This record gives sequence, C-alpha cells and structure tokens, in this order.
Amino acid sequence: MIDRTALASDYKRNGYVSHVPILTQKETTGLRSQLQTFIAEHGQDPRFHDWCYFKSHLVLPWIADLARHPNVIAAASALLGPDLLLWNSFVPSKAPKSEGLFGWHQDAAYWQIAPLDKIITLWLAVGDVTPANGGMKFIAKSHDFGQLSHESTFDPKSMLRRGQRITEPFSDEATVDGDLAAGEASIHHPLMIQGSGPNGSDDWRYGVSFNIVAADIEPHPGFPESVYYLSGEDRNQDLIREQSPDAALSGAALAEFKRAEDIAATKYAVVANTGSDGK
Ligand SMILES: O=C(O)CCC(=O)C(=O)O
Repeated sequence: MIDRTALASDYKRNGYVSHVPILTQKETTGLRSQLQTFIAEHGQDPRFHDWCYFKSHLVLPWIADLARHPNVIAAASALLGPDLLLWNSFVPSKAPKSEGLFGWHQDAAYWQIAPLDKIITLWLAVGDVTPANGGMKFIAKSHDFGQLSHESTFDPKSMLRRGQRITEPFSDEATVDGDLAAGEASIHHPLMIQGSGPNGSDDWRYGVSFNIVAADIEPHPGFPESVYYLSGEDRNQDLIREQSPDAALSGAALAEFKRAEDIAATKYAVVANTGSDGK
C-alpha cells in the first residue's frame, strides 16, 4: 500500500524515495521471466541496445502495460498530479560480473524539457538490487545543489550514451545505497546526483526505469518530444502522441519506434548544433 502523503514529503525533502511497493511477488516473477525471454531471444540483435535504452514501451507491450500499473500511477500521481504521460522507458539490465556502470550524473543535464518539478524517474527492481549487483546510489538532498556541469567521457564502461559525468566537485558524504527488494521502486528528481557501479555478483541485475511527466510539461522551443498517454486528462497538444505496440517487436511497433527515433534525432541534431548534451 502506497502512503501518498509520506511519499510526497520524503521526495520533497530528500529528492528521492525508496522502497515504494509496486509489484506483488507473482507480478515480479512474471515480469522477470518476460525480461529474461526478451534478453535470451534478442540479446544478440544489433538493435537490442536501442530497444533497451530508448522508449522500450513502444516495442514491448508488457513495458507499456507496466507503466500503467495502478501502483505506478498511484506513486507518480502523488508527486505530479493525476494527468500523466510517459516520456521515456528503459531496461537497464546488468549481466553477472559485468563492468557496465553509470557515473555520477544528474539526468536534467541532458534534458530539454521543463519544469523539472514535473518530471520523475521511477526505477523498478525486477529482482533484488544491492550495491554488490550494481544498484543505484544517490546523494541525498542533491536536488537542491542546482545544475552541475557535466562532460562526455565516452568511457566504454559507461552505460550512458556519451559516458557523461559530473565535472564539478560536490560532497558525497550523504551517499545512500538504493537497495531495493524485487517489486519495489525508487523515485528520483531530475537534479538528483545518482550513479551505479558494475555488477560484481553472479546474478543478473534486472530493472525497468520510467521517466514520467505531468501533462503540462513544456518542451524547450525547437526540441520536439513524443510521449505515451498514461492517465488523467490528455491535454497538452505541444507533445506528439505515441501509439501502443500491438505485439512485441511487430512491424507496426518497430515503425512507431522508428518514428520516435526520428523525432529524437531532430532533437539531437539541435543539441549537436547548440553544443548542449543529449542523454
Ligand atoms: O540503472 C542504473 O543503474 C542507473 C540508471 C540511471 O542512472 C538513470 O535512471 O538515470
């Protein structure tokens, strides 16, 4: 049961919340098996990485359904109000004994959308997550530090598109490990300093991450954005609407994914021309 009042006050104070109960054990087991099948069947496909790190809900119906799970909506609406859109989803799995990591970063450094108080990231654990298997770390209250500068390192171990990391000094005294039990989620603010290390364990680290926005979010002028309807009143005509996938990786789903990629490519072309950084 989600305590919406406590969730909202903890999030406001710390910039993140943890141990938000989302899925039952049975639901988590079912989701994990879908994820395992997806990895087993498509892990070697040259497009696998794209499907995992950009709008996975457009190619995998079970990710689109998960975004509309009543507990995802309850948690997100406690922070953003009832009218919700899904801006992005991804599936950041880490294989056993793998080196992939996320350096310290703030998501907002790469986003051309505002205001930041109308965006959350809900990261759902699809198995137990600990520091040993590459779970996320946060710097508590760092959403109050403001936007810090980042650089692109292109570190091959980084799971961020350009290996971005923060370049300015900041205090990491308030680092907290975001361990989660399977079926629980953490939720963080776009200015939260976060990262995660490699998976040194013998098991996979499975997770699904959603960037959920309030319907009155505004893309920066010249930066088109597409979104997937989640709940409440669908009232923002400045955002391009995305269609639900009819089946996993179907022709129609792949065409919709390509359409969203083309919209994002327009955005990244603007980013390249302005020198700011895209995730
Ligand atoms: O999955 C992870 O370990 C980190 C994800 C992350 O950094 C993000 O959601 O921005």
